[in-house]
Amino acid sequence: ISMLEIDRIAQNVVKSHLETCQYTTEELKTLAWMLYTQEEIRSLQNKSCETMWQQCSLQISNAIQYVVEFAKRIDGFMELCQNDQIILLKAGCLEVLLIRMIRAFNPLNNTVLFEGKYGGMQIFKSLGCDDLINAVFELGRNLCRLQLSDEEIALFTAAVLLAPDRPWLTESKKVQKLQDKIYIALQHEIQKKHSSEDKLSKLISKLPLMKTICNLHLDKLEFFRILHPETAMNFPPLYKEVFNSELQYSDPRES
Ligand code: 4D8
Repeated sequence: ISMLEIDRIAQNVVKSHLETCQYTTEELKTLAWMLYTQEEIRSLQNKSCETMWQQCSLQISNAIQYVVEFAKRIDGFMELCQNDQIILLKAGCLEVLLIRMIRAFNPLNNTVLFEGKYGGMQIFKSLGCDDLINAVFELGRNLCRLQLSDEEIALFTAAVLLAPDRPWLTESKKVQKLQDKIYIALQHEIQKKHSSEDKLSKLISKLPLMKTICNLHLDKLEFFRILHPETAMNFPPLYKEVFNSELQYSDPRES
């Protein structure tokens, strides 16, 4: 395949990312000064577990909508069969969110943007998921050290989404071909910036921690559902659809 085609793919993926990433880098720079006050932190910590889960699922559901839009704009994604589109989105969207998180993560003070202000991990205390939150913040710090550009974030999230090894894919060869080209474009982008040679392998080495976080989140959700079924029933439809454990034909693209 030609360099011209790789360039075209890179341009399409980067454009799709910039159009769907919710905040510009400039906006995030300005927001970085907005920190939760001690008082606000205390009030978040004093919320009930149910209320905090509700708020987090709403934030996640909102962010997922943008990931769905990102996927739809990637050349080739809409040409996959509907079944595979759904499988890829369900399996990959939390990983994409975790990578997108670094744009809204401040490694200088270990804070993340949540409902318009930056806060440390203590703001999530009432979720009762300390191990999950610890892992998320550890990933945030690790990924921030790589100093990814928006171009690299765009291509890496596209590659994570178009993972040919997701269970139950019917056209994994087609997905593989798309992912191969995206990884070539990513490698090319990394070389352009004459950054460290092994940046791509460092990125790939973060995938297991991301998988661990996704599984941990599913475990926590399953447990929460048992303890608070009526709250879980009222989670946003898109959140429920993406993370329900049953294999069923729901379509996150339509919520
Ligand atoms: O652009 O949409 O504003 C995280 C959530 C990010 C979870 C969101 C969150 C994001 C995961 C809230 C709770 C990542 C941005 C804001 C909200 C992704 C944790 C932090 C988006 C990027 C930063 C900034 C808790 C947005 C992991 C999950 C646990 C549960 C129990 C549900």
